[in-house]
Amino acid sequence: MLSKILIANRGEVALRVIRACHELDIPCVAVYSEADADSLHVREADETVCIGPGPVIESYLKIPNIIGAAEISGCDAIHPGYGFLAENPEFVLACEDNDMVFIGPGAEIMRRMGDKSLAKQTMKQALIPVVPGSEGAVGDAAEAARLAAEFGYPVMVKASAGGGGRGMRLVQSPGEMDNLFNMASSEAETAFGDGTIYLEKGIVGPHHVEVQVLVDRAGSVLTLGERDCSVQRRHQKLIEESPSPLLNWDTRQKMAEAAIAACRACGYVNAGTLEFLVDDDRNFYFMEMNTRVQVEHPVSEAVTGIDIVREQIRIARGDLLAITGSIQTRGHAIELRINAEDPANDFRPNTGTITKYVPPGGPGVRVDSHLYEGYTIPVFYDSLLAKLIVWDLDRPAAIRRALRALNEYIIEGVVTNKELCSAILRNPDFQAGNYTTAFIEENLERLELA
Ligand code: MV4
Repeated sequence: MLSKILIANRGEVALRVIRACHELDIPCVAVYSEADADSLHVREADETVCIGPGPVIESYLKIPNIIGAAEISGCDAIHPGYGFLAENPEFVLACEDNDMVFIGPGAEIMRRMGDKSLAKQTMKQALIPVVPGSEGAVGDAAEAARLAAEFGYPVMVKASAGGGGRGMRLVQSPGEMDNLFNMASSEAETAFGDGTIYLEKGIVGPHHVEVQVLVDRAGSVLTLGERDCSVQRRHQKLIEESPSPLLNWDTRQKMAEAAIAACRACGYVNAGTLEFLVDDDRNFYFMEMNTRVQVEHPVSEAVTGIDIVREQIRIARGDLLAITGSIQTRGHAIELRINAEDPANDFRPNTGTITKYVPPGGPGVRVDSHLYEGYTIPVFYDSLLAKLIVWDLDRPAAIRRALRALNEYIIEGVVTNKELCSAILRNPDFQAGNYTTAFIEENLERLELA
């Protein structure tokens, strides 16, 4: 089973999946839009199929085109990467209807985790700690105000269909409730076609810590430590690291146990991530479960030695995990997301042709990127150019190695956020591990001067 895999993605993650296929000796097929004809994933795959014009709704998001490409090339499995169709249950059903193995969890669990309010209720029933809040949906602003009086301000109103920070508002006082409730609801209605809102107590100055899991088809669970993704701006992560500088062994173990219980409770299969908010006292609360491989998965690979994408494929073909429980991690890993965006210009994305490209190397350095000299960045897609992942024995050494690698890294022809990454790594609060999700907003001006 799994004789040929179609990769329903582009960019660095398409390359990442191709590499795993090659190591497993499974032939793989790249799909590409007309705008991606010169992309590296097209060059590296064993076969290629063009699936339409540059705009994503006409190519990478078009389910019939992807399924059609898989059929004509004789694939029996599809890896979705992240983004695009990776968390779309309709796509999973379309794969099943056409006898393709979807490399990920089933449609039912994906739908359940996609509804943030339902996901939370599911975890609460499994005795996973969740932020105190409404039991499911809240009908209107008046009901929200009654509940908020009970929990105490600030509260968060959140869209059930949301996630990743979309369709949520922090409400500081009763006077703001009407307005912010209705804003969140109409925003969710417009964005997701579903204005359903639920309510939570607001956690002030939270850390974002997530636990990586692998679950095989027999239901055995392996946790691969945590990632701290607190360095982010407007819900776009910039730096991720493992282990989290905030956690101690006790909290780490409790979070791993919670992640294992969560997977068992919902019958999860394949790679997944449980997102937690952690407060300054290291209380942790389940937030969301991501049912895909994530951008930042390499930091977990670096500290565990496990190839997460290879394991996704092996699990999908029915292989069992060789080890289960919670794996011991080693050393410290940091990932920096190099984006084609200008921090000095409100992070405006830009495109262009790469005129000079020299990636860093040496011990403990990994670069996941689809860039090459002469490559022209298409206008249709996200601004991620490269992920620089470093590993060393401890956090201070990993930070020094990251600065060294960033210094070596030459990317000319587009404006990047490379200098901002260096400035954060040099920041004394970052170096002390003393940062929350508000770090970039609080320090932006100082970081740019650095
Ligand atoms: C919260 C919160 C405070 N209190 N919920 C944002 C994304 C989504 N996954 C959950 N988010 C938050 N939920 C309560 N009850 C603060 C955030 C939040 C946040 C969370 C993770 C990473 C960055 C963040 C930035 C701002 C707000």
